[in-house]
Amino acid sequence: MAGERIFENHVIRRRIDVPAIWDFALGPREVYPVPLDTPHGPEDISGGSAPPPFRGDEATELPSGYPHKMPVPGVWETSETGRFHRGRAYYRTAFMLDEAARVRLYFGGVSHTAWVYVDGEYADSHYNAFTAFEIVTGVLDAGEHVVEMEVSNGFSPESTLHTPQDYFTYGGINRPVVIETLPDIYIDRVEVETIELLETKARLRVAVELANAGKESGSVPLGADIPEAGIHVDFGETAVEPGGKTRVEREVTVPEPRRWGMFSGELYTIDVTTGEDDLIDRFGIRTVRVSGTDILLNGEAVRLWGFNRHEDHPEFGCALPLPAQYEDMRILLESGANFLRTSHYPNDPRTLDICDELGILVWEESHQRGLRIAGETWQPSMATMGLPKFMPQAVQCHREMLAQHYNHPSIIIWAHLNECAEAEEPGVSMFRELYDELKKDPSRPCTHASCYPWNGRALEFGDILSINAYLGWYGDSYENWTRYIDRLLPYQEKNLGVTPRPFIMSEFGAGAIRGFRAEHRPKWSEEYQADLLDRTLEQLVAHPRVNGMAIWQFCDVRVDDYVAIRRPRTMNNKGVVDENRRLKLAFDVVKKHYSALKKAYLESRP
Ligand code: ADA
Repeated sequence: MAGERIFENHVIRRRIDVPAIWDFALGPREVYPVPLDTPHGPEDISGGSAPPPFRGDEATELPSGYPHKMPVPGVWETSETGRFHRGRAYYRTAFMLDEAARVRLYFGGVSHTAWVYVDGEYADSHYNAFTAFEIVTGVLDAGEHVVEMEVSNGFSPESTLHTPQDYFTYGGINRPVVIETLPDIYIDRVEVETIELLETKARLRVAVELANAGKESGSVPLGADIPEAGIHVDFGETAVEPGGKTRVEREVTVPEPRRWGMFSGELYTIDVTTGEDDLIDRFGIRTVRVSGTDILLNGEAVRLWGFNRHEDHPEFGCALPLPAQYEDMRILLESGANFLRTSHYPNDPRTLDICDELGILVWEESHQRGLRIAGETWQPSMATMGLPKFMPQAVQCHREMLAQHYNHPSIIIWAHLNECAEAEEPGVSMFRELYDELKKDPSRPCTHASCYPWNGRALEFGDILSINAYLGWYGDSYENWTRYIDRLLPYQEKNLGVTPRPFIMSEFGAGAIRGFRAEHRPKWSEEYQADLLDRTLEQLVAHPRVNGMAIWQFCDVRVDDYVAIRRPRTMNNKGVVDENRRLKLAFDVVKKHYSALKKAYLESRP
């Protein structure tokens, strides 16, 4: 089953075969003048390249021919055809209908902007590689239909989430494409929230959203089954206006609930049907909330110990196939970790499905990394929050993340705005507005990873305080973590309004080039990274106010040329495994600390 999930999510709804190899053509490159802040003002360092004759949010013309082939899902940088292409490219495929039908085209992710055409007619566009989008057509005739797509991975001023970064923005269709037929009234989504969890029963809120793509009002018999609990929810005949949506909710009680928990991925299935359509999803019965300085999972205080992980791989770019995703989660568990931070964007739903099954706790974050306010000067990644497109693109990513990933029990924290400009206005107001978006889901605490520990004016907005700091790498010493935290928390309470709350060290670590061994343990050696993580984890684990820790980072990842001067191999080398998932010395050091935490937790279980 090569769908967008690791389980079958439809029985009634018909799925149409999507070719694995699409036609492909390269388009114009997108190179923009990159002004450099110099003493005498911004200077174009792009070598005089004129900007392309189109804006980054405008489509160009579809090509007259497609001379190449490209696998989907996939990114063009992993093929000699598109190895170093930054700009536009075009895809084409076709599908067959054996009878007239309305069709849903689902795109799990396109990096980073897509303009989609069906039978030569423009249908819709989408920005951001890490959230899905769909196109619902009118009723198409029986026969062959052509889907074409223009894709951009260009760094234009119209792209404010994908910018030259300390990770790489690939180009391509990076997540699965699904094509299905739909009746006029179809099931759009389902939400299941645990609203009360007692020893002998759990109360759930079940919400279903129907959509009507037809031209007439209509109603359908709507029901949902939770087979593992022997529950049937009857919503009755449900009406939907043409072109509209209807949301219905019910509360149900589950006796003797099997709780979802850490290392215990107990899952339930919900099977929603209208007779003509169906949608199957999975959920977990669990609660997560903040109380004082504790994070409570099912009412019990928990600690989080794990990694930051980019979706990146030398063979697949950001389009990791399921086996590679599964192997990453296996390695994470092998280290003794219980925690994954999806730095810095919503992850592939299949990775989240795996975390649901394995009982891995997830901090999922919307796609913003290291974006700051600036004046008129446009510099990649250094002056992006001030661009007109930033807020609408950030809000869209927040909303898509919450809507699409709501039912994953593994997601216990929503986050956003990693190391974004929170020291002064207008950044602080942007943080406040975007926190309002995250708090639309009150069932999970929220936070942001900050690099402004002494002057962050948005730190008080999160339910959890999260700080990125690299003692022993970008300065200071890795012997000073205890003293750093003992000074930081009272300072923030006194000066930044950060009243006592759970505290996560959301990033710390060191670079190491795998294979560079040196007796005097210099920076970039595997020994130095192992020493730094050993002493850091000793202090963080021992500190009573540290609720969570996430090493930067799980594996070495490719970075954009823009930051390459500080990144040997044009890679961020702070992984505890390299890009090919080969262990560094630090892995066993981390495993020592994380396995001890896991052992103590498991032994504390009744
Ligand atoms: C920051 C950032 C990470 C990475 C890290 C590093 O904390 O959040 O994405 O760039 O620094 O390696 O320096």
